[in-house]
Amino acid sequence: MNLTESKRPRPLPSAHLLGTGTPRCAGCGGLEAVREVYDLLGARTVFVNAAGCLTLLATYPFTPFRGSWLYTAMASAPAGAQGVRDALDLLLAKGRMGPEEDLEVVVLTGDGAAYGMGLSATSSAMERGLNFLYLCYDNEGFGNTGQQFSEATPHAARTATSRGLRGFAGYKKDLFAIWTAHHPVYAATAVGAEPLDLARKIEKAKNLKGPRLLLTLAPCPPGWDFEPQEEVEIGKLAVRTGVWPLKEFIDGQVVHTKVPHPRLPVEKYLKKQGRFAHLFQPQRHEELLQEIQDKVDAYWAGVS
Ligand SMILES: Cc1ncc(C[n+]2csc(CCOP(=O)(O)OP(=O)(O)O)c2C)c(N)n1
Ligand code: SF4
Ligand SMILES: [Mg+2]
Repeated sequence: MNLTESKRPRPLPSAHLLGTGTPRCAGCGGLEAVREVYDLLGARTVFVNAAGCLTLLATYPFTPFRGSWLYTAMASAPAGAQGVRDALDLLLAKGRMGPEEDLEVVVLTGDGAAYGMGLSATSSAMERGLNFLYLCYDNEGFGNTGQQFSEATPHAARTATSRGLRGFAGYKKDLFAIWTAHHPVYAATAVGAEPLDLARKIEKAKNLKGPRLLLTLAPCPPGWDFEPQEEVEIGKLAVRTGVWPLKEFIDGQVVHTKVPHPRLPVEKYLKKQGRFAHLFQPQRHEELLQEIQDKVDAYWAGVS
């Protein structure tokens, strides 16, 4: 059949934008961070996992971990963690389990749950002083369902549900600030591409009790549209351009653990990702690029 130009099938956008096909998940930044957390926490860990990409790690009754795994609805992981912690505390109190058998309760969640649906359960868990580690791998979208925007999606990024010339119209929420407003015992941002910084923060969190946040940026090859081998460079560029500040909150103070100096232009980070390609082609979108750079500059101007 001879199709006219208008009826000829056009090349499909990447599979993730349609939620179809096989995503290219090699180089997953979320998995990189989870692996390091697990290596340092060890097998005496219960992951309480909010539905998301990493849920697919476990196929009942198996997981790739030697520890335990509990799968919850998107909004309920902190409530699940409370139940597990309470059960452990009861067993300890009744002497049915020795302290050496105790487990670290870790919520493992994506940003869609952490910044949005699960926020009220998280806030309440912090309010109750729940002793848990909250590990959010932030791939800046609903990865598992085809990269729709989430409340962590950065301004102007293209997602499956923000495809216009200006990309996502909203702005990324500041989850770190929301957490610190609750005065947790510890909160930190991190990225797997800076493993020493991440390791130091895991060790610190491990030795504390109470609500603890590890918020790790998770560069996502299919969702952000880059090749898997670029993952570490993109993670490092997020830090060197100042887009993803590495910091921690401890004893009521926020301290930056790595101040990028000299700070690279944000463009270097954006250009590597197909989700920002419309800012450069067919022509440069100067106004949006400047807006993004200005926001990053304004953040660092406030850091002493
Ligand atoms: C209440 C509810 N709405 C929608 C879904 C479908 N769903 C499963 S995973 C997911 C995306 C979760 O996004 P995020 O928390 O960022 O994790 P990611 O998929 O990116 O790893 C969605 C929307 C669900 N499980 N529950
Ligand atoms: S979609 Fe992204 S975050 Fe999800 S498993 Fe694949 S690479 Fe990881
Ligand atoms: Mg996500």
